[in-house]
Amino acid sequence: MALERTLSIVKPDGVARNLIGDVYNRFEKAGLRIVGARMLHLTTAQAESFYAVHSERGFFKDLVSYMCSGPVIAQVLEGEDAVAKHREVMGATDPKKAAPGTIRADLATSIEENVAHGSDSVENAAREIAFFFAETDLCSRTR
Ligand code: IDP
Ligand code: MG
Repeated sequence: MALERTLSIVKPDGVARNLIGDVYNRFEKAGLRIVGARMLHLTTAQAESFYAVHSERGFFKDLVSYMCSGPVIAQVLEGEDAVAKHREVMGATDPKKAAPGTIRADLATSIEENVAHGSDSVENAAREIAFFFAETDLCSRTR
């Protein structure tokens, strides 16, 4: 077990549907601590850059347009095995395949509009955290 940080985003559909509190509640119940958060409306250039790994995929244009369709809230979660634990709490990309009780199974409406983003490795988490936050934006929990 290792203390890790990971990047979470409540995507535009989750924010629009007032699901921020529901999603945060699931993180906190799983023992993940929010150590930084900010709301922003991504520009096309930001969404393209964030999802550059998917630039050759057929759904890329729609993904960028969806991610820019409204504000998102990005947060850094900290905890033991935070990267894997967060992915577990989110569930599979496709809500139809996500395990019952996960964010995507319970709240998502489609494989695209799936409410939440989560880093998929410790390396990507570091890159994605730096995309949204300076180290000084993050608060270590002192109690
Ligand atoms: P992840 O969010 O579970 O890590 P990725 O494969 O990294 O899934 O895909 C990034 C995002 O792109 C997904 O969360 C979803 O919003 C969208 N997406 C993935 N696959 C498809 C698809 O087949 N059709 C439409 N959108 C998709
Ligand atoms: Mg991914």
